[in-house]
Amino acid sequence: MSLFLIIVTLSVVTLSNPAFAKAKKGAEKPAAAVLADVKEVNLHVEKVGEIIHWLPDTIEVTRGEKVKFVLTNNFEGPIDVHGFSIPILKLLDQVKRGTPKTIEVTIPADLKPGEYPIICQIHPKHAQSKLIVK
Ligand SMILES: [Cu+2]
Repeated sequence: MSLFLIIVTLSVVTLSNPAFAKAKKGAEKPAAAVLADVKEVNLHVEKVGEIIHWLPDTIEVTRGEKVKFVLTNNFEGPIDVHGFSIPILKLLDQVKRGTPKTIEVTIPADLKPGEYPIICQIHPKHAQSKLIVK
């Protein structure tokens, strides 16, 4: 877990460093650039008809890719927290209304390509979204 925090911290420091931006233009890609290659995926809670969804309902990722999920729950209603879980990636979290959450994960290189559910584990009747692994 602490290694994860170090990597995240390094990524933030690297991204906000103007010297790095210059170095990026060089012919050789610095090792730190690998850390910065993160695909950002924004999802938010929304009600479509009578059903709550995480939208967009289809997310495409590639094996081996580093993905940063930015989760926002600004949905007004009697329920102020929704779950966000991708069982195949062992992700299990909750997002409170008004408090966005960021989760970074690397899609395992050996994961079988296909479709995997993204669910709200708190409310099983909520619509599932799809993680498409290429
Ligand atoms: Cu929910």
